[in-house]
Amino acid sequence: MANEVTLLNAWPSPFGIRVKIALAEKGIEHEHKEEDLEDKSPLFLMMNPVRKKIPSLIHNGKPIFDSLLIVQYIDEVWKETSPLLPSDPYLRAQARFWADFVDKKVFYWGRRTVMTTDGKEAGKELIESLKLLEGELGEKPYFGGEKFGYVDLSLIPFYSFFNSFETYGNLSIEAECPKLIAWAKRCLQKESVSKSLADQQKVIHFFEQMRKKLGIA
Ligand code: GS8
Repeated sequence: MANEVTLLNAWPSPFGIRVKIALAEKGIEHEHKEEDLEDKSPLFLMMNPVRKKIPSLIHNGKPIFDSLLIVQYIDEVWKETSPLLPSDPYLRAQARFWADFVDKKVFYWGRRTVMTTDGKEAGKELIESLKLLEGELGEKPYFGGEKFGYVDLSLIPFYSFFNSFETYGNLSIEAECPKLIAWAKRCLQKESVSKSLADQQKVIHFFEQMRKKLGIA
């Protein structure tokens, strides 16, 4: 059966960027549909009656939700090219833990840094989380070792938000986590990453608009 793949996405979403990178790493041809989250398309609502969130991947007519689950699905279906998760069960469990940590800490504190009035306080928590990730990276080129993999892919989309975190959190990620910045620059040398990431200036403009709309001073 031919593989028909459609990604329903919204450009600033770090979750959607994960899926874009996974598709690029595997060289999977697909259609990209940009959703207006304030006016969701009939296709999106039909495929997402419960979840109603991007990203969603439609593979041969079947929808898959949640970026980390989508990436795991892609890795299992297209297992021959560029494996993303390690094959060893212990290392797989570790990789899943750190990807979940990114969602629970980096996304959580990052969002509070840019979208609330207590940006500086949230920024401190964000730096603590990034430092823990930097410790996990250690001296390795990538989180999984020599090759770009699942944890790298889970975290790198947030690099597009670093400028916004620094502005609203009044902090310098480069000064606090230099090894993490070196890792991000290493990831950016990969075309799958550089072509998928959102532009930092466009992201900060997006947050400025959101803050205005929500009346955050
Ligand atoms: C998060 C998806 C999500 O929050 C994942 O895919 O990893 N854990 C999920 N998507 C947001 C946009 S990105 O902030 C979304 O679709 N929001 C639309 C809505 O809530 O109506």
